[in-house]
Amino acid sequence: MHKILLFNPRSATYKFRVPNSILQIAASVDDMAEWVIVDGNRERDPYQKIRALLETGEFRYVGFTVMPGPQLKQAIPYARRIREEFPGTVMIWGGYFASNQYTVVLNSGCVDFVINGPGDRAFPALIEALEHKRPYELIRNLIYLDGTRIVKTAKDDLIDQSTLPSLPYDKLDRLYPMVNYLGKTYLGNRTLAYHSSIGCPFTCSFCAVVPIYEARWKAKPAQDVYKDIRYIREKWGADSIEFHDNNFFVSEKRTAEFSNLVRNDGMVWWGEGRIDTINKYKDETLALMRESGCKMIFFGAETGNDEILKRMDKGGTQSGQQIREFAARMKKFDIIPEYSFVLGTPAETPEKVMQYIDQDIAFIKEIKEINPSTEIVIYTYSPVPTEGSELFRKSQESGFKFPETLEDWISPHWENFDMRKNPLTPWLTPEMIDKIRNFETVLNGYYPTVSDIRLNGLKRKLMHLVSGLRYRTSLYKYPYEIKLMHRLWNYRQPEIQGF
Ligand code: B12
Ligand code: SF4
Repeated sequence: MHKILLFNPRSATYKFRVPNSILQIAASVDDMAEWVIVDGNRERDPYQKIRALLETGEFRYVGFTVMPGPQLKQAIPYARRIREEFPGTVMIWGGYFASNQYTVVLNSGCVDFVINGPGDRAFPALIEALEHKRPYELIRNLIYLDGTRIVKTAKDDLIDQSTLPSLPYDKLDRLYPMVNYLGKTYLGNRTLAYHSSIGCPFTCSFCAVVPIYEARWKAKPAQDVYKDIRYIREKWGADSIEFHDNNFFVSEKRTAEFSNLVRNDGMVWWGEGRIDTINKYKDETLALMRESGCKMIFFGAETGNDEILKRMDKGGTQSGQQIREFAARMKKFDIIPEYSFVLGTPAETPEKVMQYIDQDIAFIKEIKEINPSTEIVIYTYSPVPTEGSELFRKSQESGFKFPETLEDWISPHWENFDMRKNPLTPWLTPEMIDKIRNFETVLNGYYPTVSDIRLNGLKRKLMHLVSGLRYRTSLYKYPYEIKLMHRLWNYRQPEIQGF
């Protein structure tokens, strides 16, 4: 059996996390083939490492995990070089970018297969088929080229998560010491990134999870999650957890079970959830969560405007009033709500777009009044580039064009798009983008995020003081003095470097 090389392209400049995507793929083939992970976050020159491994001639299969944004900067040129230097290898891409942008990926000529969504069954099945020269056309979750025609096989059912093999942490530890994946964060000195469920039962119109999981969600039982966490805590000293699930809190029962299990371990934890879901939780569950170490929860608040919330198809009962009341409820339980907002949604006229932006800015300030510890994360509306979707069609009709070649995705323009900072949408003028970004700068000056642990009390006070007048008088233009402080002290924005 040929060996498998799995690559995690660089995604962060520090605070490296357990590379769960590629590790889970390693687990899927652990009983059938030898594999090696190359982690772009942990190598100075990952290509040198990749080349050395491929030169042994033992590896035939190369798997890349690719999400949009900075990971493309290594993924694209490396895939090209591998194709040139090692033409006998089979290149397989998975992850959100590959699944949502499969046409551009396959037409690049350097990727042979895309795994569409979960690879836990598809990847080992594909390797088996290729190794034994058997047909692969019936394997689910595959996308490939047949001549110039793109073939997408049927989607697989979501796997019962309790049947997944354990993640090979010990093997990873031999390649890259696990302790270096347990970084210091706002939550603790050794924070573990853990993924406990897949998909999401909702269908928000802007979300890249929807086309892949189609409103399906499956979770590992609380017991299994706790078992893994205890193992890592005992072996490598993890003291806190970032749950990387798209929607950790779908089941109140599972959340309560997990909280009960972990409550005496002194762990601090964080996850992503929905306001309308958690608002239905009983008071006793919220109290139990806090007692068990849940310190902060990330929520997609999106906007205070009910009409836009409806258009975003949040698929639930979220409203501006609920967002306000929920911020107050979280304060009672001492759980910090981390609210993310999406500014710059399209409207009939430019005046209306600007009006929405102003309303959202006022709403965010109102939330800060209600619960000043609320963390605010601001994104600019970027249409999800999912081929075939209604939104994709609508944004194309409005003159918006997605990149046509793989290399286009690494141009600075498209990187900004991926980072949801400047999405190049035709309805947003530079003046609007400036307003959003400048407000964000002033807000981050007046209320620096608690998640930037390098920022000491004095620096925070100084920033707060300097930004006060601007914040109170809504004078956001040209906030150079605040930007200078941010640059000087390397201010860390959670939406870019992780939460
Ligand atoms: C951890 C994480 C990060 C980390 C980096 C991760 C890393 N690799 O080091 C950080 C914080 C840096 C990050 C940043 C960003 N992220 Co991010 N991130 C995640 C997160 C929360 C978890 C990923 C994960 O570990 N999943 C666990 C694994 C097990 O699931 P999986 O990745 O889906 O893997 C399965 C399949 O996809 C497939 N698969 C995946 N890879 C491969 C590879 C092969 C070879 C095969 C065969 C199969 C396969 O099989 C796996 C097992 O079934 C996801 C959301 C999520 N819950 O997945 C967002 C997510 C992937 N990120 C997203 C985005 C947009 C970003 C950013 C670009 C923008 C932003 N502002 O957030 C930034 C910038 C990226 C950068 N710096 O490169 C989006 C992607 C959306 C899209 N449009 O496609 C997601 C989905 C969040 C969201 N809901 O919006 N991210
Ligand atoms: S609730 Fe979150 S993960 Fe689920 S569809 Fe909406 S934005 Fe996506």
